[in-house]
Amino acid sequence: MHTTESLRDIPPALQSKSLHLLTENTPNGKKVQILLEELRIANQITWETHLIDLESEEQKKDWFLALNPNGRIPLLYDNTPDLPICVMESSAILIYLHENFDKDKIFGFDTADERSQAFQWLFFWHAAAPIQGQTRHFSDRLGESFLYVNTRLRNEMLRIYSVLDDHLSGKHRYSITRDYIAGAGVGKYSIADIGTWPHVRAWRSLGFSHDDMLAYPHLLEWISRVADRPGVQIGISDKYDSEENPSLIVRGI
Ligand SMILES: N[C@@H](CCC(=O)N[C@@H](CS)C(=O)NCC(=O)O)C(=O)O
Repeated sequence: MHTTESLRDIPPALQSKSLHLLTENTPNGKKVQILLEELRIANQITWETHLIDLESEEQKKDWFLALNPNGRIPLLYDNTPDLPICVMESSAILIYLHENFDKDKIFGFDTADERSQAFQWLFFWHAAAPIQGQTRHFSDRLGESFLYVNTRLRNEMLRIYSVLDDHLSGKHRYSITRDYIAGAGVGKYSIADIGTWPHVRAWRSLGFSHDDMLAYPHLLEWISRVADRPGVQIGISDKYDSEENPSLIVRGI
């Protein structure tokens, strides 16, 4: 447990008794930014945003590691209880925000089945995200020695896209084309979509062409459907860009 004593070195900006998001405008950051913006539009939440300069490795400094031992963003620092609560891992942050601030369960579900569906798909993507990260990392390493790695990672990403596309198409179950990943019928926009979308929308950055993606029409439609939401557009906007908002950058003391 974090005691007040162990957190004494945190930057003054985090010491106010509010909810603090530490982020940068990357896919993992964006998913939390989106849920916060969606909750703000629904009048459920207020918070303070702090941008972390990943290039100067602020996330590896002692003060940050005391809050998130993994040294990565996003990080939620809930300083509203008597003893602050630190939440690392983007999917765990989505669940925390949903459970504690989404009082009307707008972005989740009431029934055990649907609630579990949302968690299943949230975890599905949480396991897929590092594969996407590696695919991206190796996508511009073109030497022959990378051929095997590139082929393996690209094929695995395409398999993951096909799992999502088949699910949205209703091919294996339900026989109904879904609008969203979790929930009964056509589904309901939820933390499962929010946790998945910022990564999947970035397929171009992995070197895939539009022709490659034509095999996943339901996935492409879902990407556009989610992209149309105002909360999504604000959540991925320059509001979270440290070059645009240098005053939001937080550093240790
Ligand atoms: N599994 C973590 C991954 C977080 C992650 O990889 N964050 C990246 C940005 S998207 C980061 O902080 N990179 C900087 C670093 O690794 O030092 C999560 O879901 O939150």
